[in-house]
Amino acid sequence: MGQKTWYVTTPIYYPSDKLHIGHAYTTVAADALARYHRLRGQSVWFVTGSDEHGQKIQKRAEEKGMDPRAFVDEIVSQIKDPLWKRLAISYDDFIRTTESRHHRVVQAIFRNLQAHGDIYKGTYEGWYCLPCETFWTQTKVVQGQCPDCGRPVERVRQESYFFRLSAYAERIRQHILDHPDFIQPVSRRNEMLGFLDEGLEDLSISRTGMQWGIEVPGDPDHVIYVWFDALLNYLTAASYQADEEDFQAKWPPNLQIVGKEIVRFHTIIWPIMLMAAGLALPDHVFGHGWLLIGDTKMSKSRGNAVDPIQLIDRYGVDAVRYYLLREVPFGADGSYTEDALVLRTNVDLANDLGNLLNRTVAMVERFVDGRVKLPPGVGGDRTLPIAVANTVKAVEDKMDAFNLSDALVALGGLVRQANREIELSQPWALAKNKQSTALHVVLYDLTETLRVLSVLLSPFLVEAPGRMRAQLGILEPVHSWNETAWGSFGDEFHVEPGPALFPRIDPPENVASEEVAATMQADEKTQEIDVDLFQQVELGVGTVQSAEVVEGADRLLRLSVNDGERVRTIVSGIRAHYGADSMVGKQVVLVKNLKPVKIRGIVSEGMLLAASKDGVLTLVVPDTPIEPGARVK
Ligand code: ME8
Repeated sequence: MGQKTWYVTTPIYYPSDKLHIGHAYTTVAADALARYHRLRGQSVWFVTGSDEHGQKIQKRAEEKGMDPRAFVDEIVSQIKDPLWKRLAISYDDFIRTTESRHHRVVQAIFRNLQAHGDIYKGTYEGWYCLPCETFWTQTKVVQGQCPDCGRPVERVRQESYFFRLSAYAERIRQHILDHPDFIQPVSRRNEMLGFLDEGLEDLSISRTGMQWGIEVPGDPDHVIYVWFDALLNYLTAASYQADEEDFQAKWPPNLQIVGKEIVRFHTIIWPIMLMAAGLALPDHVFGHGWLLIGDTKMSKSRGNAVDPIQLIDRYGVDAVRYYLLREVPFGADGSYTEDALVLRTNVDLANDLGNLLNRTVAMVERFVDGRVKLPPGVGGDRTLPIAVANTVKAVEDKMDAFNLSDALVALGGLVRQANREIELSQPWALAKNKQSTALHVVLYDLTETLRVLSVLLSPFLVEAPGRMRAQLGILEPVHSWNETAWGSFGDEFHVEPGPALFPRIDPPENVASEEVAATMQADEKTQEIDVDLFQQVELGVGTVQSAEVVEGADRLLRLSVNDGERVRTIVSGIRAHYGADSMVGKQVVLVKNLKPVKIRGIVSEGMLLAASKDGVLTLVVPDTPIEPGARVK
């Protein structure tokens, strides 16, 4: 048998209304992982789809005076195109629970479990939450409301088929204990173990008095409960009982990504269904957090939904994908604001990444006629090849842990480091002094770093990598993750300057205060930030104890600064303005919680504040002497 297919799923969404950026969030995350695994050379099966049965859909169709089938057809067609098409979701299969291939699977599993005594007929008496399509017992209901969504529940008493969940309580608990990374993140795992502590009751899995669903085999008065039906989509989409060889290659799912509110269905009910059917359980179920508006969940029924298409129209697909995956640590809840999307795009994509490309290509064009070649025999202590190798490794580790946001954080670190490298190496000075070898090395390293970035970014962004490569003179799209290897493209680039990768976005009008608008005009780089963000920057007073020039670097001083707690080494580019001697004893303001960086082989642990304009630079210093360590705010 060949290599196992890497099988990843999203929930299948209810086509009860238009989907919103919450659904886009899950689906873009799965898409990025699918793209990553394809680049790694794996065969990938990425499935999303629609959950079309159930009372809620039936009711929505009735409200619209439509036949449920026509109602869902219309919404599903919009989900495929424009929604997933515009978001560039590279799914391999879109499963609809109304398809006959799925009906066959659901009925087959039903019969199988019934034959083994895991499904039996009884009477259900209890509560039902329609928006969640969930049964609740008296003890779980809180003052007539659903414990999950807080909306009123309805009383149900009817004949019903039951699935013997209770018989598997111990087995599922043991599975969760034996497989610590089955449920991720760990907080959800603990929640589920807690839930199991309360005991499991058998689950009602059929309804009478409604038609919109899959019939119970041999008992047409009953339709199968929508969740029992829906969860089985993952089997249908893997060719269960349709193509045995294909099924063997795909089963079980490597990763099922779901929102945290349906982790219980996916890590207790669903695995028990699989156990009862004698099938392997998924390797990992990842329950991510919610996108919130203020502090409430964004949802179709709460009327606070944000349409991804509008955002794509305004900001482009890459800005939306990047924001969704970068902004909130994957797993945690996070508030959505359009402001934050604009800020992310402007800072990370337009400023950091876009400028890096723009400056690099412009310098190659200007200083070496658009052609940069790594001089033969160059070796040594170069920052960027090492930084690239470290970043590739970090991105791989984060992707393997499904930590998409941190993968992007690692990537952003490389972009900033490359920008710093421009400041430190000053290619314009090398050009002026005719230091051709050094100039080619620096420009090659920057260009090559950008090329590797185009590969690293391609699971996440769908337009920018190709546009970056066009400017680097590379016509081929990214084919393989192996292209992250330093030098794998060769030792020469012919660049092709092009338009800005991410033009700066003006903040949306409804949110831009006049003040921000004014400062934006005064200084294009200024962005409005929360006071919280400012407070994350730790500023303090320090006293310079000693200072010396850094050999071979005309702009740098190496300073020892007493920050009140310890003496830090700070490499500062102020030598053109301050002699080493003049610095000793001076009080300065430093940024204390900057990540240390290596500059000319020296680890610099902070930065001095200075003001500069038109080539004049002056340090920002306390007005009167103060103890080192004094906080600046
Ligand atoms: O639950 N933040 O479908 P659904 C983050 N049909 N993710 C969100 C979100 C938000 N505010 N809102 C929705 C169903 N999602 C069932 C699933 S699976 C066999 C059946 C995402 O249309 C998230 O993935 O209510 C959540 O779990 C899913 O959409 C719920 O979609």
